Amino acid sequence: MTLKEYEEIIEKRMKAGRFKHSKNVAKEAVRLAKKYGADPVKAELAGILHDATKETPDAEQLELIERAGIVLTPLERCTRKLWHAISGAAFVQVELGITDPEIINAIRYHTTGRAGMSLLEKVIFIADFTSAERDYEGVDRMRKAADKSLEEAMLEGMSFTISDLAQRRLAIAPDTFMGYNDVAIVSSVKDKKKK
Ligand code: DGI
Ligand code: FE
Ligand code: FE
Repeated sequence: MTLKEYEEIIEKRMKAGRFKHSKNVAKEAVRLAKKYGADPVKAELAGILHDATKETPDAEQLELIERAGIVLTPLERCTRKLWHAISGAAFVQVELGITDPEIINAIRYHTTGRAGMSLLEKVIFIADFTSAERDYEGVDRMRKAADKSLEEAMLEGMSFTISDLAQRRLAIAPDTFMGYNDVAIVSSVKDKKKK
């Protein structure tokens, strides 16, 4: 299938605003991939597909997850916001026939992150924060970090997510914590002044 064909499938599954977001994430992902040495073709595709099931009804998402043989943890089951990343990864496998684990995992971990993320996973995670239409408080800091290094951008994004969730008294997925620790440890080793 061509990128255009994937785009057409995705466009039908969501409202115009979210499709625009997906296009913007794809564009930003290509830019970051070129800057940091990830595969720009994979980055564009993963960007287009990353929110494929964000507007899919709950029951259908759960069915996709089951069909892909994924078993949700109790925390994942209780946290609806996390479903679309998991069901999106399931969707591209079982409905689109995508087999590339790099693409599948970039979608699977785009919301939580995780420890030991690949270059492409990081690119999609960051592009989701810095895409053109984003205008949350702190987006400037995030964009600056993304221009400086992947590491800085991951630390900025992961810490933003964790403090936001804790402030809203929401559950934080283990993958989110592990992803945060992964980048925080690297950063604190580099900067020995930090305690
Ligand atoms: O799908 P998008 O809106 O483009 O962005 P996203 O996939 O990063 O989803 C962001 C939402 O997911 C935001 O409301 C915070 C939430 N989220 C991310 N990680 C966690 C989480 N929610 C909980 N409860 N736990 C997490 O670990
Ligand atoms: Fe998402
Ligand atoms: Fe997104």
